Amino acid sequence: MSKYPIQVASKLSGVGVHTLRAWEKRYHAVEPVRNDSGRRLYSDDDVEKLRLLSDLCSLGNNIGAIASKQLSELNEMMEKLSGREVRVPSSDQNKVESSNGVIDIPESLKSLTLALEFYKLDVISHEVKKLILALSPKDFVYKIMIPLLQDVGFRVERKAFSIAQEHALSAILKFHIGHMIYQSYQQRKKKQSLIVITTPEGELHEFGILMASLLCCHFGVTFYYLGPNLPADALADAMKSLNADAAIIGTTVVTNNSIDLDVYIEQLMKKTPKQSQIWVGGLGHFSFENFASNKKFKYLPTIKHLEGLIQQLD
Ligand code: B12
Repeated sequence: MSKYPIQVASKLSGVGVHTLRAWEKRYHAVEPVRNDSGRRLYSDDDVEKLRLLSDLCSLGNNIGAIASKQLSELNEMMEKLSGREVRVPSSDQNKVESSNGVIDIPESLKSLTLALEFYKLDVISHEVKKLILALSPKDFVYKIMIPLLQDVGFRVERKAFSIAQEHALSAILKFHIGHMIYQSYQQRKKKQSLIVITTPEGELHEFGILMASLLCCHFGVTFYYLGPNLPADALADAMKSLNADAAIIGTTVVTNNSIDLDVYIEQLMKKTPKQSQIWVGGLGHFSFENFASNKKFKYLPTIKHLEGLIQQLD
């Protein structure tokens, strides 16, 4: 089991160092073990308890009343309360008010990367869930997903993070975003157009299309998330069955010999109904000039381009 010094426990739990000491002295909230030189060392459970105490206090609970509760009781209280959701836009672009208190976006990003550094996957999962509840789907895309994945990508390149850490973060993000996507299927849609979303066979990078799905949630578009790695024939069949107006195809890998995007797009152009549109997004490599004049085809290099197009849909 990991043991963290007070500064790290403070960052992981979001409770200031001074408050940590005060809660220990006054309420015996968490009493960490000490090392030979008398310094506090916090366990995973200590950090988890502190994080829950902090969240519950920002939801209006008094520390004196909850400090002695067990981890399981605090978890139960949190489960009950986190059903409530309030989204209040704030004048500060970096801060969002929610039922869990004010969310400071740069601080949240920092604590996510710090938690990943220490493999604190429970902290990451909790933070991502909180952010998804507090932010609009669009803000979650621009303020959290894009900067976070880029930062983690750079750290993996510099070998500051391992591939395992990158995979762990991807899995948690995918889980929570998936939850939101499937919940949104029950909501009434504002737009008539029907979109299917996928990546070409061989392209496993899924976050571009998850972001596209979140934008569809945000703007009330009916969409079918088909997951990544779909052969052209299967996509064409799905478009016919669903009578889809368009397919959003996400491409991330620029150089990958196993993906011939030109062939993929060509097949779709032939096999999909005349009125269906093919929208290719991301930086995947293909010959733009081969398709540029075709009315069925649109190229969307960034998420911003896609947002513009989604807003124009009927
Ligand atoms: C997470 C990740 C993975 C995960 C993906 C998990 C998942 N479920 O998606 C896993 C571990 C599977 C993976 C595998 C690989 N990966 Co990878 N991966 C990444 C990482 C860290 C993040 C990618 C990501 O999703 N970013 C978020 C996206 C959306 O941001 P973005 O790519 O910058 O895209 C912007 C635009 O291009 C555009 N956009 C992108 N997609 C879309 C889609 C639509 C519809 C629209 C409109 C716009 C759009 O919007 C974005 C924001 O502006 C990047 C590092 C990085 N710095 O990005 C590497 C990276 C993309 N991976 C890379 C590589 C090489 C690989 C592997 C080949 C590694 C290997 N040796 O196995 C495999 C390939 C697998 C495959 N066949 O597809 C390279 C690609 C290099 C290149 N020149 O193409 C990168 C850049 C890392 C690097 N620097 O080397 N990877």
